Amino acid sequence: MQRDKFFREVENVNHPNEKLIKTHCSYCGMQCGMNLRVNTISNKIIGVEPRYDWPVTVGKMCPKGVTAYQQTNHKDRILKPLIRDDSALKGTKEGFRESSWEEAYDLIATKFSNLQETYGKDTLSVFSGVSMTNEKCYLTGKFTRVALGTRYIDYNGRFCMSSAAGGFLRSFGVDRGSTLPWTDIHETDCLFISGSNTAECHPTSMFRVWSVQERGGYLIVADPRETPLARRADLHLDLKPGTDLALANGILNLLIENNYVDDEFVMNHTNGFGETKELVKEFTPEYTSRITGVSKEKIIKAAEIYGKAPNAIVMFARGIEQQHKGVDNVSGYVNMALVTGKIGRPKAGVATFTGQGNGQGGREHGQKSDLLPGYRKITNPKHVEEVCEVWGITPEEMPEPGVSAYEMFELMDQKKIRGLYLLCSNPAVSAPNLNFVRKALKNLDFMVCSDFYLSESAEFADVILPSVTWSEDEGTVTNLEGRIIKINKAQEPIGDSKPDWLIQVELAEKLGKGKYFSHLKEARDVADEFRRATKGGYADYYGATWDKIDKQDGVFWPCKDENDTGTPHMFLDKKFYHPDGKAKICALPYRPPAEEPCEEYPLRLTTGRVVYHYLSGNQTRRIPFLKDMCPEPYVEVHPETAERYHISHDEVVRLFTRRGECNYKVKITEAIRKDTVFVPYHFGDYESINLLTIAALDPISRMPEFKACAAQIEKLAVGKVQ
Ligand SMILES: Nc1nc2c(c(=O)[nH]1)N[C@H]1C(S)=C(S)[C@@H](COP(=O)(O)OP(=O)(O)OC[C@H]3O[C@@H](n4cnc5c(=O)[nH]c(N)nc54)[C@H](O)[C@@H]3O)O[C@H]1N2
Ligand SMILES: Nc1nc2c(c(=O)[nH]1)N[C@H]1C(S)=C(S)[C@@H](COP(=O)(O)OP(=O)(O)OC[C@H]3O[C@@H](n4cnc5c(=O)[nH]c(N)nc54)[C@H](O)[C@@H]3O)O[C@H]1N2
Ligand code: SF4
Ligand SMILES: [Mo]
Repeated sequence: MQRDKFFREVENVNHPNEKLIKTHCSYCGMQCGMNLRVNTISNKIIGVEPRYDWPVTVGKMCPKGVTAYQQTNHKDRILKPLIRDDSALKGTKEGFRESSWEEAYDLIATKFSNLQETYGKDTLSVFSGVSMTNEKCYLTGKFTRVALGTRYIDYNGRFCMSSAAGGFLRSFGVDRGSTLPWTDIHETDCLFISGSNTAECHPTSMFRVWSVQERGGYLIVADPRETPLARRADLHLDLKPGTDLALANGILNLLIENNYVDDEFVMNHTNGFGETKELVKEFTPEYTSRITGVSKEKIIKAAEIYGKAPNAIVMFARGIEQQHKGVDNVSGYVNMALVTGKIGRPKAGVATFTGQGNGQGGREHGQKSDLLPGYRKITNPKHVEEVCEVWGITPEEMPEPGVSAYEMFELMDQKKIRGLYLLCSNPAVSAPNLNFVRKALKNLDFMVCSDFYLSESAEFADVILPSVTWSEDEGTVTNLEGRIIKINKAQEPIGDSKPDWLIQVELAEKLGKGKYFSHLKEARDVADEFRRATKGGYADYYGATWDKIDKQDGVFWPCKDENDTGTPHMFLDKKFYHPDGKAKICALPYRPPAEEPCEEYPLRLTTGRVVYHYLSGNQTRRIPFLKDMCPEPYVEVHPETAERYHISHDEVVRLFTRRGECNYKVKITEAIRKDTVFVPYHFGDYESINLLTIAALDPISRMPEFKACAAQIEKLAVGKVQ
């Protein structure tokens, strides 16, 4: 407390010629509170200070957060639209020249219109991302359906949050990533965390995790690697990648057998218990141990700790979700909370560590192929009518649902999609099975990319539009709690760059659809229309005005009107969002990963993150400190495995799967299973691990299985990177 007070005083020192702009970090779903320092003479951002008055992160930030401000005035910023005159150079950085916005817009409008005249409306597609504000995400959905009139839109959340969304929808009938505010976490008695490298990926959650243990509570962690979180755990369940559903079923079976069931809750507020109870009987500790590789003693202990804890929170992240049974894994772990009734009250519940800054809000308002604002369904005529009224179009004009992110690349490959407007994503690094995806991008007749740096994906574009960084515009973001917060503008856009919403408004005019967009003159205008468009949907933001967000330290949705202060805790009234008001306990048969190890590919490859880089790395690989701390990818190998392959630390080896190969330096570590190797995915070109990953999609969420495929290592004759 003393320490916080000291820093608060330091923070408030008035530096000469400087003002502080209250905002949040540009990167992950934690959305740590920060003040951007702006020089009042140059009007440029010059630094950052943490915000001690932000209740979620209380002055904490990670290495990415403290350097995030260096993005804005970075030398690599694209300052003018770029047009590629020589399409033979697609897939390289060459062949671009600067142009005016007029010229770029005219070219895009002509090419897009010509393609649609020849091949039909649906020949165009939009691929977007959720580092954008809610307002931009909303407008991207509207721009696609109204200005372009195509059905094909999807976004990078398909690779990120779609399995969590699918699991929550099935279990609860609603998809808000956390049933409770983060300020509850440190007060619970048991945290059960699976498939989350919390200390590296949501580092500013860690003080709450430690606090649980310091208060005498327990931390159980399921992860194939001994991550910094797992190292600290009371119990580390070191499972084989891709076997979570067996673990969840095994624990559920023990919770039922050992009478940890909340009978009243199960009877009155859930469906599906009987069937699930029967199904999980098979998952004895012995059987579960055989599938997962976790000892049966540990499985028994985990069930006992979770079962006995008065309050507990089940948490998970991409480790369980990026599998071709990600949705089942989510519902499998949610079952634990439902059967024991540890949900729908403070300090007990379920949460996923939402990934991207606006991973929650960005998935609710129409960037997903089948969704419209407010989490409405494009297949529901009533929902379509409600949105049409706000947009001023007829239901007949609303396109049909499209397909998922990876499936759009399949359509590009088949020439069923010939045009692409890509914004806020770098799929040439982050999509699975990259040899195929890069080929599909090259196969496009015309591609537009909006970004503030020239990404690996922009290299495939015919026109690049310079967008702004998060600090040059304003709007709202929904953090991993479901709390709507405000991002504030600290600096004017540099060069000729423009925010994506303005690009869309201006482009709509060129496409002859100006009347649906021309009233949007400022970010606030988009915000007002956006709130109206969500009204009445279950992700209702109507009451979350910018004023209220400021006064209340954010607003948790749903927030229906002026008098509603929002909903920090979900299900306090034990009402779930299925029509009968009950939650669903799901009976989920186990199935193995899509690709199991075999003689030819005996290792399990899993992929993920390091603390110093963000996603495809297009932003963080340019920041000197972050680049210095983690300059290149590597493959983590267990010492015994390394010995078997006769490879040593720092030696370069060939790692390969059925889809591709890469050369990586070996990092020998006891923190990984002997049958598993791990590679971080933040690197481009021939260093991308996604050249090797598999595009096996979950049947419900259409999420690719980034977390498990079969691989092999080969010692190189000469240990050099190619
Ligand atoms: N530093 C940093 N932080 C980030 C990001 C970043 O790029 N860098 N990205 C943000 C985004 S968008 C996201 S989605 C989140 C991701 O946050 P996390 O999901 O925490 O990160 P990952 O590294 O993808 O994977 C998490 C863990 O899953 C484990 N794992 C692998 N396979 C399995 C399995 O089969 N079962 C289980 N139980 N665990 C498994 C891995 O060993 C890893 O420790 O992080 C956010 N925060
Ligand atoms: N192997 C493997 N692959 C994975 C994962 C994994 O764990 N393993 N994780 C997956 C996950 S969880 C995710 S979230 C995806 C993310 O993958 P991507 O969507 O590729 O993520 P980013 O690197 O954030 O790409 C965002 C791009 O948009 C730009 N950008 C940022 N903000 C804005 C903006 O406001 N407007 C515009 N126009 N551009 C902007 C950035 O410079 C960057 O080039 O990767 C997935 N891929
Ligand atoms: S934890 Fe996430 S939001 Fe916080 S500073 Fe780091 S990257 Fe930014
Ligand atoms: Mo993500």
